[in-house]
Amino acid sequence: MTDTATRSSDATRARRGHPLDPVSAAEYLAGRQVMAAAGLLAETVRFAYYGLDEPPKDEVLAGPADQQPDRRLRAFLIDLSSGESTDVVVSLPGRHVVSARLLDTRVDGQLPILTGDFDVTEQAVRADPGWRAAMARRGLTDVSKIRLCPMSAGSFGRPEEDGRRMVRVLAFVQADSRDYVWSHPVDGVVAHFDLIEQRVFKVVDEFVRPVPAESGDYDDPAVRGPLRAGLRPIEISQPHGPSFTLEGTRLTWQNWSMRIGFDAREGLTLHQISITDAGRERPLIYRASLPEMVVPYGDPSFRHWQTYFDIGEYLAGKWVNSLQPGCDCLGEIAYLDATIADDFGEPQVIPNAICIHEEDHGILWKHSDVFTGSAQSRRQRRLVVSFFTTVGNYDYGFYWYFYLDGSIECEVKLTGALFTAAYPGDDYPYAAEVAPGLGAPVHQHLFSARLDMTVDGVVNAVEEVDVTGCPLGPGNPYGNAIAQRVTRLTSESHGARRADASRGRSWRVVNTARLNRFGRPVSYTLYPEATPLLLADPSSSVARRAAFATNHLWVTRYDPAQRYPAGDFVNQHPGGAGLPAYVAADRHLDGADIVLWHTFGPTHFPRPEDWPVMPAARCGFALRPTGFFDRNPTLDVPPPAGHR
Ligand SMILES: [Cu+2]
Repeated sequence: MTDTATRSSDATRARRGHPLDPVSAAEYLAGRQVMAAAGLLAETVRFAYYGLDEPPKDEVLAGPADQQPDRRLRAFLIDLSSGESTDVVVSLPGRHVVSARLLDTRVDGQLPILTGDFDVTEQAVRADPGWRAAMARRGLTDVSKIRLCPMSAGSFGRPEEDGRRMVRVLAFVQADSRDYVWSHPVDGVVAHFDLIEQRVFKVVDEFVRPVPAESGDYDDPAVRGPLRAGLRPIEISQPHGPSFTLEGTRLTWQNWSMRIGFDAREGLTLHQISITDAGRERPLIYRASLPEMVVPYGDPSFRHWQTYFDIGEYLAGKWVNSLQPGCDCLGEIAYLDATIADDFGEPQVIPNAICIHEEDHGILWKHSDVFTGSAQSRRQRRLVVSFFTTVGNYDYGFYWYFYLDGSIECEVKLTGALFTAAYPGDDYPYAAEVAPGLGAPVHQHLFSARLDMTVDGVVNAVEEVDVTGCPLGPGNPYGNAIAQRVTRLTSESHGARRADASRGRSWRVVNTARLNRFGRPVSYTLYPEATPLLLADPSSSVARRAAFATNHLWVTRYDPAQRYPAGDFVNQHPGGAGLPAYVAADRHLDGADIVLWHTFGPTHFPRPEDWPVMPAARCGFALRPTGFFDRNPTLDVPPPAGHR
């Protein structure tokens, strides 16, 4: 520990950064030192999560810069020798452990999957005689050519799984180190692996199907074919540089300002997003992030348990990509590095993790007036803040867009490899055949966005807005009338809502105390894509565990402890944590400090075109000002250079 102590000596001194700045390498080490001194870091202890324990909103908003809230880190510690799991908070300036709560993992859930669990599982399962026998029945005797995927186990109340920290393990053949494993699933066999005992405690061997043979190696010219010609360069040139400014983690662009954060669990976090209007800085969102996503698979066969919570169970932020200019991002790019901690609580810097750039985005507005002869056109552009992460077979890009007209969009790009199985044939309804004998089971990707709203301040309310035709009758004699139907969502039980595309349903956040020039509350509106919610039966395990995904919208009253829609400890959690527990108090929402939680994402029946690597699919949502400004806020955008 001497080495650690030396390197961390600066971080416990008074810091001058912003209270929401991401954790620095020195701070991770300082926190680690506090835990070590408190006897929490035996040699067998690993960090399943390590990050900033953000101070409460009121402390951040109230505090002058010279009176920092306590800088705290949170760590999930697991002792591999016993499975003992502890949720620890340390104070850096105080150099002490604030709390260390021992989990009852049967009730509270297990800590997230460790990076080290992948290797440990592969080595141990390969050595297991029962599993080797199952492979031998398929003619697979060289186990060094079998790769294993440890997958979060879910929670099914089975006696032999009770209290175990475990994964379920599926196998793929990899003939050599370049072979694309997703081409060659070994179906019908799953090893149940206890991560603490480090042994296979059960092998399920249900059926034998041939291992699909066709290579999906898109790096191999023999598989891919010759590269196409004719794509001439597109170059983005910004000879005077980009129009944004990045000072530390504070990003400003046009009228926008925000702070950029990064967390091993959630990935990119955006803080204190505001827009300056006529010289006044108007807050919009105190904190925006995607704190959960669930990928439930719809194949009822022996792989029925297959469901990943990529954020709560696997910590999507930990698998962040290091981006390459010209390839992942075009134009004048500013990158921020991400500093996260490994299984040992040691800091790791991922260079070029967060990409910031601006993009032309077509027409902003345009009109050719037949009476005046005026012909005007303006270009829209957007500020893009993004990162990419690879969680197992899938790659996810998370993009936040900020536009000149005050709109915000969140977009997720889904690409990478399908999770595959052997295709049973006979028009099997729960999978698509994507190569000869190769199936890709149907699944959903359901994301949860947490939007801690502060529309012109913290006193907000939420209204559901439907559009509706009106019945023929007095006041509507010709039957053409269309109106909005506005319903105030006054309490948390009323705030759990589903989208309705047939009514163009949207939800607007109003500030009940701030009026626009028409005397109406200023507002920002959330426009959902209104795609299917969780399709699993309401009585299923996943419906209890991913209850957040059974509504498109939840509204809660701000509570600094309520950060995760499926609860703090998602792995093997029996269900009911997170949003269903948060709204059980049925708190009042009208004129309160509120948080929106929005579920979105595709239901994915794979196509042959998604194989062997999937063209990026997109999903997301938009937030647009609705009476927040008094008129189009972009009349002051100048015409492109050379036009007038
Ligand atoms: Cu998919």
